[in-house]
Amino acid sequence: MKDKDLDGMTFEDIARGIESMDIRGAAFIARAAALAIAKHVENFQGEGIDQFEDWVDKGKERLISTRPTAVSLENALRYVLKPGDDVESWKTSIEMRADEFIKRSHEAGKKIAEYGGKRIKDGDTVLTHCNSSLALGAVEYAFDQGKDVKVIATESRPKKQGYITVRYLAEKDIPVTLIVDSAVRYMIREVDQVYTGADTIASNGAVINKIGTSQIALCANEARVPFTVCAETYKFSQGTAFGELVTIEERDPSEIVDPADVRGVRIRNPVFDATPADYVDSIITEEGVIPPSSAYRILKEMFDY
Ligand code: RI2
Repeated sequence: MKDKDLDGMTFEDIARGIESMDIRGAAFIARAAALAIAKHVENFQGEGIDQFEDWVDKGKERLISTRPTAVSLENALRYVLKPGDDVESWKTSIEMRADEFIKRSHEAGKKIAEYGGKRIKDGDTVLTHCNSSLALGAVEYAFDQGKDVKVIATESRPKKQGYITVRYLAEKDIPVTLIVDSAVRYMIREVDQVYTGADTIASNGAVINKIGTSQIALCANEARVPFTVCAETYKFSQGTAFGELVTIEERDPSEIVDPADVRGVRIRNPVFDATPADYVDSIITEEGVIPPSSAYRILKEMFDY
């Protein structure tokens, strides 16, 4: 699903779409949440600032409940919902700031594609995991620069977002090889760089991303292959700077296997993991290429504390 598909959707359609992962990817769900809360606010039928505040809070809580790990969604709502003095000025501000956030998200993606693409050398084979619009943007930028770039993409069980990646790259005539997640350590010898996206960056530089990312980082570190993360600053988590832990979403076990096929067996489906900063070489943001140790500075500048 693309951004333009959201226009005809209602607030609840978008919330359900994020929950079901028809709308997915940390950047896309942030833009979708910004648009959804603006739609929600347009539907306010009450009277006065108190009823309006309750209405806004209900919409915010509904959206935050859809995907608990990606701080991008929460940060998008924090940006859009900057409080106003009265109902009309607050409604206008929400609608304007939602448009601004969406525009800035796309602009950030273009900058990250450029900064990340320049760091991909002619002849590089890049390994990707899951389906990150930012990591793919960097690969596409390098390809459009005329570089000979190849991709090895993991399947990314259980939802197999890697198939979105390989189909996208094949359509662009970018050479791509699909592998199962467990083939990474075997294939790493053919890899020059690993590029992933991120759902959340913690204040200590740890990267929360699709399950399996931390194992890939281990393999890359062992093979001395640079591990690069592409993430906008709105994926940095202020809460982690003050002791909050990132919630690792566990989804329905039926995404892995039909429980009837493995009776009496417990199934767990954590869909994100945390990669320690020590295993991350660079984080490419729209503010520039930073070491993971600069995550706290980014947060300080963003939230001015
Ligand atoms: P972009 C996705 O989560 C993947 O974990 C991906 O790496 C991350 O969001 C960032 O995606 P999911 O929505 O923002 O597939 O780089 O669970 O597109």
